[in-house]
Amino acid sequence: MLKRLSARMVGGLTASSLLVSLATATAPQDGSLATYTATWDLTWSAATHPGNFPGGAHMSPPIGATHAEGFHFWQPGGIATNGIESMAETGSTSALTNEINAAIGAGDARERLRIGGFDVPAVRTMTFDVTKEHSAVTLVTMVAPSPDWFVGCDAVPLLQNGVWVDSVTIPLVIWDSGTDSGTNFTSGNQNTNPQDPIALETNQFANGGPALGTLTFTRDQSLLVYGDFNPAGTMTVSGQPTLGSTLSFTLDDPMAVMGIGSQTIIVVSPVRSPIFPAGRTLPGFGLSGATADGELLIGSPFMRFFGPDYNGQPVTHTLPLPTSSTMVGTPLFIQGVFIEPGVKFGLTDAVEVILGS
Ligand SMILES: [Ca+2]
Ligand SMILES: [Ca+2]
Repeated sequence: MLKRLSARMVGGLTASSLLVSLATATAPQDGSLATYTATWDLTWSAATHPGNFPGGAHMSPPIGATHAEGFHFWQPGGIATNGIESMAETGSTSALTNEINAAIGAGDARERLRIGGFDVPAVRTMTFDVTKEHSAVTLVTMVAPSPDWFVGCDAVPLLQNGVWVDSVTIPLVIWDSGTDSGTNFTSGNQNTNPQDPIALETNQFANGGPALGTLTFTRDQSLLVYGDFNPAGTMTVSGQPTLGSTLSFTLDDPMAVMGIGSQTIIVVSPVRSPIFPAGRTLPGFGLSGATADGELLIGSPFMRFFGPDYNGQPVTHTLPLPTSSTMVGTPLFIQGVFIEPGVKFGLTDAVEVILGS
């Protein structure tokens, strides 16, 4: 049975796998996550901003959220919320935390993001996940000391034209939240009432600049689940994809289309599908229904690893990774297969693993 499966899976793919596209653009599937690192690179110093580097210059705790595209915690030209006013004037994140929690409760946001404040110049990072439904990110932090100035970003879309962005950099120009009328870094409190719209700072700076540094979002490409046909969750992966470590792959059959006692294997190839991140359609090989289409998401050649039989619960396979440093940066493409002898094959979603040191 397995040999026949192999022949069907490999047939016709070897030649075309030579035409593999090396594009890194990756389309998301339902329920999948993309992981990003946000890097705050604050170059702000007496050298970069002569005359504009006050004593005790620092950044208050950066805060924000992942959220739906089209949702905004603040916008240029908009009126600051209490949370933005409080963040920009005092560095406090509590009011903005309440606004973020409310947005999470309403389904507009997914996760609150926050790290501690820091002196400048400095580089700080924060890591987060985005989904198809919550694919945008907002982050802000007070410029300190200042009357009501902040840096950050408003609703950066990380999913563009259906593809996860690899990297995007935002210059950290200075925004005036329009909630205090002080004109220099150490002005006393002068509440602005009514509020002005949020705009680039123009008293101390010319149009908010020169920028205090950059905020860069970079997609973590080391572990990516992909596939278009299956319900969410047929393949999940945990662990760190580093030399000599072990990854765990959990295969599941959420629609219960495979029989109890089905064999399970994971199939590992160094070659991506010729049409990665899509796959070759195989009628009847899917897990969204008994006769649903499935897709072969990896290339050939490949190796097979047998795991526990399916007992109606998710099945976990472990895979020890190579130990040779020559493998660093090498991608592996891994897909799960359920085999109910004489009845059905079920192909899971797949994982792209890029080996790190
Ligand atoms: Ca102001
Ligand atoms: Ca105020």
